[in-house]
Amino acid sequence: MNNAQIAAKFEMLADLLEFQGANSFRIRAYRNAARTIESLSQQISAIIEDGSQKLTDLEGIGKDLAEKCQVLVETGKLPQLEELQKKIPQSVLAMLRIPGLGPKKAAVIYKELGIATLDELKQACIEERVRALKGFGAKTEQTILNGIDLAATAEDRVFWARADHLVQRLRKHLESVDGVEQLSFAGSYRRGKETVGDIDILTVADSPTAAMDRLGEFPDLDEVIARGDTKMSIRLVNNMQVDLRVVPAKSYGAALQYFTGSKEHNVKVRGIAKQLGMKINEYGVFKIEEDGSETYLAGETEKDVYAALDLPWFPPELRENREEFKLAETGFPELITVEDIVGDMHMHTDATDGLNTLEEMIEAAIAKGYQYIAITDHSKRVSMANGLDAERLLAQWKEIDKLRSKYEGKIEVLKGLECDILEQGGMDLPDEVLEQGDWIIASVHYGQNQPKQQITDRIIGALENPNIAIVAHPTGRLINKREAYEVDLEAVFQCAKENRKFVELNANPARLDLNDIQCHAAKLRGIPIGINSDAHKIDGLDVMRYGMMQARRAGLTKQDVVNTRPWKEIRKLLGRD
Ligand code: DGT
Ligand code: CA
Ligand code: CA
Ligand code: ZN
Repeated sequence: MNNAQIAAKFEMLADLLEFQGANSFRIRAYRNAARTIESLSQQISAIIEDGSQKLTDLEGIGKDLAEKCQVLVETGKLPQLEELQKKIPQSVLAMLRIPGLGPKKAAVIYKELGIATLDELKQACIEERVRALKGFGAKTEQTILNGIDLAATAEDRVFWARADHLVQRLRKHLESVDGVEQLSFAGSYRRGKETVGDIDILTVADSPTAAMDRLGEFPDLDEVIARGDTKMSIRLVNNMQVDLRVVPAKSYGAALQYFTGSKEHNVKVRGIAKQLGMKINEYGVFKIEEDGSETYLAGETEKDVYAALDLPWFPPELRENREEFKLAETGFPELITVEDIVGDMHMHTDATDGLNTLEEMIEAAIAKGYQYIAITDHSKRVSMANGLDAERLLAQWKEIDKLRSKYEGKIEVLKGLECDILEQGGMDLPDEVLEQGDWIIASVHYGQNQPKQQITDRIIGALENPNIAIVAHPTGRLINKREAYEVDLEAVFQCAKENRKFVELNANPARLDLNDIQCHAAKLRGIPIGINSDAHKIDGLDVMRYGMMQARRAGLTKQDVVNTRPWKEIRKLLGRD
């Protein structure tokens, strides 16, 4: 049993325990362990076999988990998991993804109505059978109905970051096949979409059989769904599908273009070809002759393919049939890259809910080569995160003042705060305190169910406060988990523009908030966008590159982004100098 398979077992165990309403610490322990194991460079089985290292030395692996790993490696099974799986069908777990439907209510639905799938549940809601259950009601039924689509998507799509992790491993795995000349990952992954449905691989190989055999040996394989002469689909233990296509070299560019998509982009491209008396498909671009026969014009590279249609090569992130065909005429913007980022302006320390100390975060940021960072712990309203009151905040800022001389010439550390916007409006800490900081972020964490006008007013109130520089994760959505709160973004943008304030693109792969379309709208209004990690530990700083994908999809350039500039310039943008 390999690491991916062990991790999948622990995830499954956590899901089933959650459905049973087990202790949340235990559930989290299994989930953390799954994540640790998945990202280990060494196989658990190898660690056990060679005996030089103890499993319990691994982060998040205690005695109980180490024993379970041992059992899994030896037998491939986990008795506790098998027991649970006998009692609970796997399909009911999808219900847990419905926002507002906890494990207890899900269990009632399963037991009382015998409902085991999202489709059945939707039907039951429409027929008003759910509201009749004890402890439910019309309102709960409506909440469930509203959340079913989100839950259904969450079943089918993973975060881009997760897909990327798999892609890196698939690449390594397939590169080693003799005679593989080209290898690309197409589809929504290549377009940098925030979630990915399945992974599309294209390759040119001397022997399609050898390439497909090798894919069949991928450690995370669950089953081979289909296999033909040049095409193969597999399912992985995490339920994700991977499609492999082996294509001839002269069609490689055409196939890459076709399978990168999006469908909408391709429909448009096909229309353009038709107008030119040509035809485009996954094999190439062809000229339709007068006698109806076809002559191959291009197909080897994507650039050739587009050029044959008198089009420039399109950055994959823009291929959504939004405005890329208009841009093709005037020239594409020079899309931002992670190298353009010179600072990170949203991160937490162990003073609140972060894992690392202030100095550890600073050192990590220096290692990344940043010019500056802002330390932005939570304010006191976020009591769950041990948010800072005025006294603790001022003490932290004093500490930063002291550290400034130590780190002079290496990095500039800004005195920041992620200040909550209170439910009734207004900031969580008084202006006399906020005005002593360099960089105050405003966030909505509470009262997310308020009516649109109320939430909008709260955010606008914050942006009108001269001490606030930016609103973080402006819509509050959590991908696959929670819809955005109701907010009038147009009004927020208007206010930001008038007050020379910024909006955030939070780079956490679970947030990516603002999303691509919203970032684009902010850009059009000339509002600078801050792309920040919201790191809660030193590794958390690395999520910046996920924010880049979303930013590129939004068409952002270096000039559109706050933290591509020196801190002094940012102050000027805010009208502070
Ligand atoms: P996903 O996997 O749901 O995240 O999204 P994609 O975009 O990766 O879609 P997928 O995997 O179904 O197909 C990959 C690309 O192949 C898609 O973006 C465009 C192309 N493609 C697939 N099927 C069709 C089709 O029926 N018509 C056209 N025009 N293109 C297609
Ligand atoms: Ca795909
Ligand atoms: Ca596919
Ligand atoms: Zn934060």
